[in-house]
Amino acid sequence: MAAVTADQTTQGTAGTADEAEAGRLAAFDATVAADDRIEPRDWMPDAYRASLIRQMAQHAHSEIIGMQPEANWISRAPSLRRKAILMAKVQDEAGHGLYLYSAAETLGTSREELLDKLHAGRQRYSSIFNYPTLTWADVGAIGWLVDGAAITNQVPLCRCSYGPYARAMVRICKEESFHQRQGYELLLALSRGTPAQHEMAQDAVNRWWWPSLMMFGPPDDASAHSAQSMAWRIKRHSNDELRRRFVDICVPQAQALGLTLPDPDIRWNEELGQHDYGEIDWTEFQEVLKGNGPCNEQRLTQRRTAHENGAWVREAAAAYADKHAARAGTAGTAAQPVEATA
Ligand code: BYC
Repeated sequence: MAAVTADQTTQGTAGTADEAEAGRLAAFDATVAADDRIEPRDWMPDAYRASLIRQMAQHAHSEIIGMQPEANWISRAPSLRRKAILMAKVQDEAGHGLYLYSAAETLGTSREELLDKLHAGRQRYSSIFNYPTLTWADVGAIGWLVDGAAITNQVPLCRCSYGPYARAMVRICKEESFHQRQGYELLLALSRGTPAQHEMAQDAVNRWWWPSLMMFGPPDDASAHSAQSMAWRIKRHSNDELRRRFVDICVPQAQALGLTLPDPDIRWNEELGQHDYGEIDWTEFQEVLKGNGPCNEQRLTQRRTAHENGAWVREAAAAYADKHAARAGTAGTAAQPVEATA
């Protein structure tokens, strides 16, 4: 008789727990459906949390790894003005990384943990940053095409269902708009310059065009996460929708620049009211994702080295924070010689 009672009690508790879980899920679904934001303290499904950490970490890593190809040209920028602009842009990318790592930390992970995963090759960063910056015109092509693709992808993320990510994206998109304009302006100057400068700009566009289209991710029928991420309103549009939107934006801009997009199959599709474009080399994309792109090894090695070289800064910052915490903890206790022990 006692055992039966215990079983009944357990079942009763389980039933209540299930009901509570169902109630939390219903509240989550209603928030998403109403286009309200999920905030860090709200209940969320484990899979939603994990998928956000995956995407936000990959996004943050892309921002900081993305500093490398452009930083390569800071010391060789052709004028003081160009150097100042490029330095500001590269610093912005570091800032974007910080906003995104901070936003990811609200989900219960830490920047340290995410960086460890990046360095161990267990989390990704955007395929685009595994290509080399061979000439000064590449800085323009990155601004115009890479930042342009980033904005196309990221503006809808300002309406992402997770509040901290959506809010981080608002500021990032504003800065990305400046980045895109500086790239466009740089390419325009080269395109209108000497024949050699024009050729350099065209060569850069030839090399960056296809990898920029790959930034949007695999085609929709091969996109593992899109359907669920769109149902959760993390993503608002599919990879192919945004890719096609980007092509539509770039076609008139290329004409204004006097440069040719390296795709003979781009043409207006009257029925769709959008441009068609040629076949993307998805084998190349998969190879880059597997670590076999032209610069994968260099990018990760340089990142790990930068992290090791920055260890003393992190240690100094931690020691400084400890010192202030100790001071705050002993405020008013005159006997404690904080300065002497710090
Ligand atoms: N590169 O199911 P899918 C910038 C992976 S930085 C590498 O479609 P999802 C800038 C994907 O992770 C801008 N991997 O995924 C910085 C997944 O693998 P896992 C960076 C890619 O998440 C400095 C698998 O392929 N922007 O602007 O639904 C200087 C299947 O894909 C890529 C962002 O990070 C790729 N291109 O959609 C200048 C935007 N594409 O995780 C500029 C935020 C896909 O299962 N992220 N994969 O191992 C997103 O919007 C989405 O995550 C994506 C992919 C559209 C990229």
